[in-house]
Amino acid sequence: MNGKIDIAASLSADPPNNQAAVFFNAPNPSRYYTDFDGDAKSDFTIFRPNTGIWWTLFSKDSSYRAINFGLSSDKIVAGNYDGDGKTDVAVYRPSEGVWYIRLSSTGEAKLQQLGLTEDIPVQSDFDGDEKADIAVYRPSSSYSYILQSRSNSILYEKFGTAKDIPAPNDFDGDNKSDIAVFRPSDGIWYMLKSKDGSFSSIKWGSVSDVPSLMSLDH
Ligand SMILES: [Ca+2]
Ligand SMILES: [Ca+2]
Ligand SMILES: [Ca+2]
Ligand SMILES: [Ca+2]
Repeated sequence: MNGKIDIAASLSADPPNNQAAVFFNAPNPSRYYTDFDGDAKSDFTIFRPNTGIWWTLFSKDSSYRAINFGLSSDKIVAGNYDGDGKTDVAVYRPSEGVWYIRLSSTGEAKLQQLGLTEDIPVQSDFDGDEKADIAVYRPSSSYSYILQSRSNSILYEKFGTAKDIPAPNDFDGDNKSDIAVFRPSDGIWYMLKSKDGSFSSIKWGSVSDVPSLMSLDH
């Protein structure tokens, strides 16, 4: 990709289907929010790994968009990084530890190094400036590394264990995501509330469950 962005010229040549594609819609608005046209409604979007093309069906006018951005080995990290109310196409490349973000406000690609191959991307708005923060969770050390968009400084916090699933979200309602994990071995969520720094846990789930990162009030 090398920061180069190609927008497919003919959208009718290859209409999207669900084969060999990653489909995602409407999970947690601060993490994988898929409102690419900024009308406050999620847009159906797929990423087709073998071509690296993102296909989006815009909710505003039912038009399509195809953008070539990413490799099959990349992880999807869509989010609103520039705070313009529209989701930005973005991928995390584990082999490089580099985030590639296509800013919706300018159409330009932003590259940011943060993370190792083993890390799990957990982008979310942790500092409450309505811009997603680039962030990773490192299972081997249980550290979260957050590049706060407000201050451009890195916050790191040890929270969780190697077998936990990172699940940051705003649980205490202060519009800042809280560092949190779900522990499959006991079905308990553990969270560090951003509002007052307090620790909290709740048993909601059982062994082998997977946390849903859907925001229920969206
Ligand atoms: Ca939309
Ligand atoms: Ca944006
Ligand atoms: Ca932020
Ligand atoms: Ca919070």
